[in-house]
This record gives sequence, structure tokens and C-alpha cells, in this order.
Amino acid sequence: MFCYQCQETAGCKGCTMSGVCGKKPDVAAMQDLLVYVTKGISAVTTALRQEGKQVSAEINHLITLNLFTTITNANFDKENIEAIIRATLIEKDVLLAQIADPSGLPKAAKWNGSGNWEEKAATVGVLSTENEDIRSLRELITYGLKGLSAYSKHANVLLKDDEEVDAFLQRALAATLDDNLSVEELIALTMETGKHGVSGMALLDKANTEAYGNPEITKVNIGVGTNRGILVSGHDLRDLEMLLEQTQGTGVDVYTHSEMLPAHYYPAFKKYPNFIGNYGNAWWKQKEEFESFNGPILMTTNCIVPPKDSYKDRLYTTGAAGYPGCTHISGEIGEQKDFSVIIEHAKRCATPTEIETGELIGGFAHAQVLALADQVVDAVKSGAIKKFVVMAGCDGRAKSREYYTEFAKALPKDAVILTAGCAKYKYNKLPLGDINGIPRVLDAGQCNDSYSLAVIALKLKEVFGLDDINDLPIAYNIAWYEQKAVIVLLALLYLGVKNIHLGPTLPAFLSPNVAKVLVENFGIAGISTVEEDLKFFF
Ligand code: SF4
Ligand code: SF3
Repeated sequence: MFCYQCQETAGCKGCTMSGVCGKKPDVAAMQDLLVYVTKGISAVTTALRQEGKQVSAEINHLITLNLFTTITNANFDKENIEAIIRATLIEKDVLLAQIADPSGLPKAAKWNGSGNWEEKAATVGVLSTENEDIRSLRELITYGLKGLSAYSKHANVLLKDDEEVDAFLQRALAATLDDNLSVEELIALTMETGKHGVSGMALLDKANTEAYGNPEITKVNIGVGTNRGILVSGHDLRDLEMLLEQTQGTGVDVYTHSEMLPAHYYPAFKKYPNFIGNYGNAWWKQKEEFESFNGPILMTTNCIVPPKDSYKDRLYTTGAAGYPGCTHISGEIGEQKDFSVIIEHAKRCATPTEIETGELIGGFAHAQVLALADQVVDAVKSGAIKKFVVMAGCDGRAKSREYYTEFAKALPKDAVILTAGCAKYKYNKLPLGDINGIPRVLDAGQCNDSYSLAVIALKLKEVFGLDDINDLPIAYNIAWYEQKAVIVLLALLYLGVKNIHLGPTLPAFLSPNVAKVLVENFGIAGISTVEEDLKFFF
């Protein structure tokens, strides 16, 4: 196997024996093959569009779900991945037959599933591209598209689609098979990926806010109640909504975990009396926290840590998530999922063991911050707030990430952290206080809500009458782990944000030449020590 798509890749180079995430070589091989057939079907849909033919929303959804399935920590279930490959090949053959002239299509578009799949997978993985710069750009684009598909899927389940984003996603995916594209053309495609990343996040923002209202300042309980409970993790708000509906009157409470915390900020979820609070921290602490939660856990997306036997029977998956031996709750877009088995399971379990008490405050997405704009602008003008530091992104288990806790603690008292994603757990429980009533950690929401931070920055640029977003008193010190952070990064680059620091390590998939392009054109840098970086930013 060879996989280097996430920040925790072995030795900062690549996982070759087994994934640090727990992904085994046989699963890695089927994920490689799934990416290959998804690129193949994307070449077919792109050719169909070029011939002026329509591609159905169902096919767009299949492609985004396929890519989402291969995101770090989403799906470890080999049989499930094989079934998805088979289904994709069937759909692809139907589409292929509609192409007037298939002669220009790549091999991936024509592969019909014949031969041994393990052997085939070994020839189509990351290392099948020999030139390291081309490989680096192809993977950078593919990972960005994986992040984009995750966000598209969350919008799709709320019945929102953007055909332009889907058409681009498929065209760009197909382009990663094209041996005629130069490094320059692939760099241009990388930037275009960022552009569509902005559109994809805007679509999801619209889907979420139209369905559930605009996030608003909210205090979230981090203790526990006295009833039995279900813990929901991942990013899918529609799944949470269905579970909340189905648990009404059952005596079973619902808690969020990790990236589901921001659900509490939406007005629509506040009407459920059994929606108690947030339990635990970021994804990587789940082995201890799922154990002590005592009740069933629903993983709606990544990040799954291979479960301990002690709670494996309590772990359920749905959507793109999967783990062998754990029950998967099915349900297509627009369908009601049936969570009764989880609710019944909860009734047989002990109540959650309390691991913390107190409250977290969040809900600072764009509408809420813009509602406070006068207060924020005054604080900046009076000098009470000297700088905002965007510390959005992912958390992870690497010890080097303690840097972010130390960085948050060491920030000057007139600096405010803007955050989104599970990166927040590195500092959202510190007593950082407030500035004239404005908390020093403003949590916009999930990683996709980094879009909100961009909207806020663009609004501030307008209010202060600046020509360049980089003239704002905003620094970017972003933590990344998986591929959703890649699309967030590409989106920020597309919006013209410069001097982003990215850590705790730079992606292994950036070749020295590609890294040089990012450094020279965008001032991207890794992190160093807290002291050095504070000197740089302040
Ligand atoms: Fe390794 Fe990350 Fe790939 Fe898992 S997702 S195999 S940890 S690079
Ligand atoms: Fe976290 Fe997995 Fe990325 Fe959505 S839950 S930010 S790592």
C-alpha cells in the first residue's frame, strides 16, 4: 500500500505497511481502486457533458459519495467498498454506451472490472504517476476534491445541488488521468479547485442555514444528564435531525461529539428537549470517550478510530462511514433513515459517565458576527482588538499539536482566535476570557464553516475600505489533518489569502517543487516554535 493523504502519514512520507489511522493494506487497495473507477466514471460524465448530454443528479451523488468514502477515517469496510466499486462499474457502463465517440477516453473509463482486483489496485495507486511533481499536483487536486465532495454530500442530503460544482469536480477528477497536462496546467486546475471549493462551501452554508437557521451565540453543556443517551459524531446535520426526531418521547437523550458540537448553535435543534450537550473532545480521543459514554454511538462521517472490542457493538455507521462488524444504517438522499435499532440499544445501556462539567460558547458564524459588526469594528478601531488569528482546521493525536494549545495561551491578550473544525478542541476549554464582551475564541462551527471566516474577512475588508484582504489585521495559523482541510486551504488561496502557516507538518504529498510554488506565490509556511511564530505574526 501507499497512502500519504493525511497529516499523520508514517514518517511524514507515506504509510506503506499499514495506515497510522488503522487502514489495512487490503482496504487501502480497494480505496485506490474506488478512486480509479470514480475517475473513470468522471471521464465518462465529462465526455457526455461535452457532447451536450445531461448527467443525472443520482450520478453526481454517486461520484461525490465515492470520493467521500475514501477520506481519512471514514470507511474501513472492504466489502462495502467493493460493493460500491461494483455499483459504479454498472452505472459507468450504462453511461459509456451513450457516448458517441469513446476513442479519447482514458483506460480508467474503459476498465470493466475484469481480472484480479488486488492486482489491478496495485497498478493504479498514487505511485502509478512517476513524475513526482505531476503526482504531487494530481494528489493535491484529488484530495481537495475529496474534501469538496464531503461538503457537497452534506448539501445534497438537504436537497441542495450545484451542477456547476459537480461538473467541475468530475472534469478535474478526470483531468488527473490526463498525461498531456503540464505542471502549469495542473497548478491552474489546483486554483480552480479552490474556486469551486468556495462555491461548495457556500452551497453547504446555504443548505444548513435554510434548513436550520443561522448559528447564533449558544452556551453548550459539556456535562451529562440522568437519562440514557446516544452520542452522534461526524458532520452530517441531516442525520442528527432524523435521530432527534425519532428519539422524541423515548426517554433517550442525544449528545454531540467532536465535529457535531456546532449543531447546538443552530436554532432549529434547540427545540428538542433531549438534545443535552456535547460529550468529549476531538475525534482522536474517542477510544476513552466512547468507552465512558456507555451508550451507542452513531458515526455519520469521519473520523472513526478503529474501535476497541469493549464498545465495538455500540458503534453504528451511516452515510459514507463504515467499519467492518459495526451495524450500518442505510438510507438514500431524501429517505428517512430508521434509527430505531440504535434507540433500542440505548435503552439497554448505562447512562453516560460524566467526564467534564461546564459550558462551551460558540455560534460565531458569519450572520452572528455580522450582527455584532459594530461592536467588533469599534473594538478594532479603539485598539482593544489588535489582531484576529484564524486557527481553524483539524485536530489530531500527534504530540506536536500541543503547539496549538501553547500558541493560544501565549497570544497577546488583545488577540482573538477565529476557529472552525475540530482544531478548536486544542484551546476551546482554556480560560482565555473576552475583550469588551467578545469571547477570545470565536467558534464559527464545523470545518466547512471556515467559509464563514472567509465571509467575515471579506466583510471586514469592505467595512475598513481595504483593497486587499491581506491588509486586514488577520493572521492564519491553520492545523490540518485530513482532506477537508485541503479544500479549505485551496479555497483560502483562491480568495487571495497569503502567508498561511500550516501545521503541525506540511503535507507529505507536496513535492519540493510544488511546495516552492506555494511558498513563492502565497507565502505558505510550516510552523516553528510558538515564540518564533508569535514574532512573525505580531
Ligand atoms: Fe496513512 Fe493517513 Fe493514509 Fe491513513 S489516511 S493510511 S494514516 S496517510
Ligand atoms: Fe476533524 Fe476528522 Fe478534520 Fe471536520 S473530525 S475537522 S479531522
